[in-house]
Amino acid sequence: MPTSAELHQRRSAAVARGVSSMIPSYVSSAGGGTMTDVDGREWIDFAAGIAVTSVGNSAPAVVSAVQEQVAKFTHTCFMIAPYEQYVAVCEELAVLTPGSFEKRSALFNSGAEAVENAVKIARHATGRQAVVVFDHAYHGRTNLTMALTSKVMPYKQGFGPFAGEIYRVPMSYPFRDGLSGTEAAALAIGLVEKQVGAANLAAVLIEPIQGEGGFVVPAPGFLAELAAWTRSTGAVFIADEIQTGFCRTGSWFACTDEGVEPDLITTAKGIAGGLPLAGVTGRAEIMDAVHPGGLGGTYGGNPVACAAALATIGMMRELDLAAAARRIESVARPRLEALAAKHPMIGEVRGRGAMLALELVKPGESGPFGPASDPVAAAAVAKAAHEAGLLLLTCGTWGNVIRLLPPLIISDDELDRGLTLLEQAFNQEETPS
Ligand code: PLZ
Repeated sequence: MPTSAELHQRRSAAVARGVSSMIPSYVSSAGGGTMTDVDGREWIDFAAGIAVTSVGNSAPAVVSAVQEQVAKFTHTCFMIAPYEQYVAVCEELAVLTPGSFEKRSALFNSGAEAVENAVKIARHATGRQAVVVFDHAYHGRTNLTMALTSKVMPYKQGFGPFAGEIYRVPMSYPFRDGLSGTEAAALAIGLVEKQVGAANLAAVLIEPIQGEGGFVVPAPGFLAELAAWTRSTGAVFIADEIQTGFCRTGSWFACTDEGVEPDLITTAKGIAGGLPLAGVTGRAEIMDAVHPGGLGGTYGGNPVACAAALATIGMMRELDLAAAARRIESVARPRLEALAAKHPMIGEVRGRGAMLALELVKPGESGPFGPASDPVAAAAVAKAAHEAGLLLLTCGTWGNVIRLLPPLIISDDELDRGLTLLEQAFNQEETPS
C-alpha cells in the first residue's frame, strides 16, 4: 500500500489545490469510533466526516443494505422509473421530522442541493423572493448557497457575483450579544420588517444550532418566536437540520428541543451512514405548490443511498442513538467544563448532545464582537490533537471554536481516550515553551 507521503505527492500533481484536507494522512479503513490510515496509525474519530457517520463507518447493517441494493439495480433515475426505496425514505422523513401535519419530501444528493431546493419551493409557494438568513450561517458552496452562507474565506472569496434577494440579520449568540431569545428575535424581526418588508418575504432560513459558524446555540425562545412571526407573515420557516438532524443533538431533530415545527426542513449528512443523500421535507401544501417536473435531478434519491438511509434510520431507532447522543454529552460535558475551569482561554462550553464545542478567547480582552477570539490557539490545539491521533475539527466565523462530533456509536473507551487526548492537547498548548 502506498504511504501517505507517496499519496500526497500524487495528489499534488492530480487534485486541484482548492480542495484541501485537514490532516496529511490517507485513510485505509474506518469503523466504530476509529479510523486507520495507510501508514498503520489509528485515530480516534471526533469528526464523523463532519457529522455524517453517526452510525459509524461501514456500519454492518448499512453495508448489507447497500450490497443487497447494489446487486439489484444501481440507478434508474426516479424521474424515469420510480422505486420503493425512495418512497420509503420519504415516508420515514414524514414520521421522524417535527410536526404531525401532512408532509411531502423530495430527495437530492447533497446538503447544498437540498437548501437550494427548499428556497426554490418557498419562493414558488409564496410567489415572493426575499430570503432571510443569519450572521455566521453556513448553507453550502453552490451559487445560491454561497449567498446564504455568511463567511467569505474560504467559502466565497473570488466566487461572485452571488444570487440576489438574500438578506442577513443578527443571530442570537448569547456568549457575544448577551440578549435573551425574545430580545434577539425582536432585533432580527425589526430589521426584516424595515429593510426587507414582511410582504416580500418568501422564507426565513436558519440552522437551529449553527454548525460551521461555531456551534452557536441561540438563546431559548429565539427560534420559536422567529418561527411564529415568519408564519404570521405568510412566509415559510425553513430549518436547515443538515448538521443537527438525525439524532446528533439528542433528538431526531434539534427543532424538537425548542418546540418548533418548521414548515420545511432540510436534511443530509447523518441520514445515510456516509452515502450521499439529502432531503427537503415539509407541509404538503407548500411542497406540492410546485408543478410536476419542477423538482428533480439525475441522481437525487439514488436507490443505493436510499437503501443505506433506511438501514441507518433502522439502526438509529433500534440502538436509540438519540439517547446515545445525550449520553455522550453527559460524559463529555463535565470533562469539558473541568477543562474550561483550568484553561481561561476556553470562554464557553456549549452545544447539545454529541454536538459540543469550546470557544477559545484571549482572556481579559474584548473587541467589537465581545470577547476577543483566539483562532491561533484553536489551530494549535487542533494540531496537537492531530499529532496525538485525535481527529478534531475547528469551526466558527473567527475560526476559534473547537468542535466535537463523534459518531453516535462511539464506545465508552474510545470516547474516554479521545477526551484524554483533547485534554492533553490543551495542556500542551498552555505549557510555556
Ligand atoms: N447546511 C447546516 O452543515 C455542510 C461543509 C463543509 P453539503 N457542512 C459541512 C465544507 O467546508 O464544505 C452543510 C451544513 C449545513 C448545509 C450544508 C451543505 O451540505 O452536503 O456539504 O452540500
